[in-house]
Amino acid sequence: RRPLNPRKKTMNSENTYPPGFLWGAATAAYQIEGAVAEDGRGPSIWDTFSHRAGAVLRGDTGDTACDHYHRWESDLDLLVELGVNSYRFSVAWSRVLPTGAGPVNQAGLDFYGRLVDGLLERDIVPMVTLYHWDLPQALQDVGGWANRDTADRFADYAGIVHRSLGDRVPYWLTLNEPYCSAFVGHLEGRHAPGIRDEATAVTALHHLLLAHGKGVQTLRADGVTGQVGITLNLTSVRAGSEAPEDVAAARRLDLYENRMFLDPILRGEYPADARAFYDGVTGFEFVHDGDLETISAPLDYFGVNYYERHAAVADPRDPARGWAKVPPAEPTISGISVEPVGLKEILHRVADEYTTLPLIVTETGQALFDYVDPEREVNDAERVHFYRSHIEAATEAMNDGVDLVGFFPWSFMDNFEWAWGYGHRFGMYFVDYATQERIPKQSAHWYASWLREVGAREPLSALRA
Ligand code: IFM
Repeated sequence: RRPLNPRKKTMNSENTYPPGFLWGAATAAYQIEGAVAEDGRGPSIWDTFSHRAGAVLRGDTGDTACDHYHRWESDLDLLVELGVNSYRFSVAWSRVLPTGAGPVNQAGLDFYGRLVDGLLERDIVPMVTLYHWDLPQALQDVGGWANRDTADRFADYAGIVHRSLGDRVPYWLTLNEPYCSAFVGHLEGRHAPGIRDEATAVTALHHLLLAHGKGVQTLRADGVTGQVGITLNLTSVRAGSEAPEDVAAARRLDLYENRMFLDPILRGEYPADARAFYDGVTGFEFVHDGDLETISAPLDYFGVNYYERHAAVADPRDPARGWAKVPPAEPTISGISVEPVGLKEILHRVADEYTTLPLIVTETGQALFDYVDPEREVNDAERVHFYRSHIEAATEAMNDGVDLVGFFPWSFMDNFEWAWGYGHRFGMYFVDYATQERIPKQSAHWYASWLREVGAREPLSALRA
């Protein structure tokens, strides 16, 4: 166990956040932009997948989404109204490179240039995710993440975006949640590209991590001045009982959900139990000499998305390899539990066991079936409770010495929630998809008052003065 980062911070019982603490909000391109066929954008795997019958609830697609591509200026004004000092968004690879490689689509790149400038004009720090699941379809057509070349195509794309925005973007994230891209997309098949094959999923995982490493190397070689990181969705896993078979099941679940990602990126190796777990599925032939060195290229910060805490028990149907998750007592509409302590556990774990890098909570949030009441208000008291309790949990970790430097609720506004479509609302702003009106929910009002209380925008104005 490594000691916690001993860096001293000014802290008191009223939770003084370090100067420059990022208080933000997060979104992703395909979930909000719409305009899928405009200004030269090429199709991505999510365009294809969402149009496949039965793939997304009610047949929802991201074709129009929140129409943010056209409404970005008024959306940025809402961020000012909210009072954030930072905004996390993603770049759509197929807007910049419609076929994933080859000629740059300048109109697509320019959109993100305007967005970054618009944020800076409003004193909001941009945090750019380079890949939030929307692989150009043309790359899928030649194997997608199962094809090693895709990692090189990602590195080229990262360089193109960096050369265009690098002078103005202080925070970069290579990938969002490679777990979902690899396992939800290639093993469960619930996400694009909708494949259900374990060997392909593990191969995709490796190539995603390789893309991350190569992307970091490209940005470094190009002289990146901003900070470079990656975002993992980590879960807090514990055994449902002390029985050895449950403890072993929890360890396997932790391997699958966490360690397969944390270990290669932060330790430069796959976990010791990975080969035995995947025995008969893959022999890891896809790992070439030097890959793990690339994958563990040094980072400047580390992003944590937190949604789930699990108690695992042995799965009677597959006691040697499987696990079962103890069903939550009070499941949310997503079927998971609300357990803020899991966020504290994860932040501690990453800081205790893996890295002294500064950590940022790049997402956390709760889906609800929100509605506008007759007073034109959206009463999402549960989400207010969710944010408050998760900020508290993260703050406790910070007060314990974890080097936490930012917090981004998911999400700024309601959006296309992947296979769940538009029914699952995660936003602080309600989006009326018929009119594209944005209505601040109670959670937006609460977050705005919290941001005023902690002086979220003060450090930035202080820096400016
Ligand atoms: O909407 C997603 C986001 O794209 C990635 N992290 C989890 C969110 C909620 O499911």
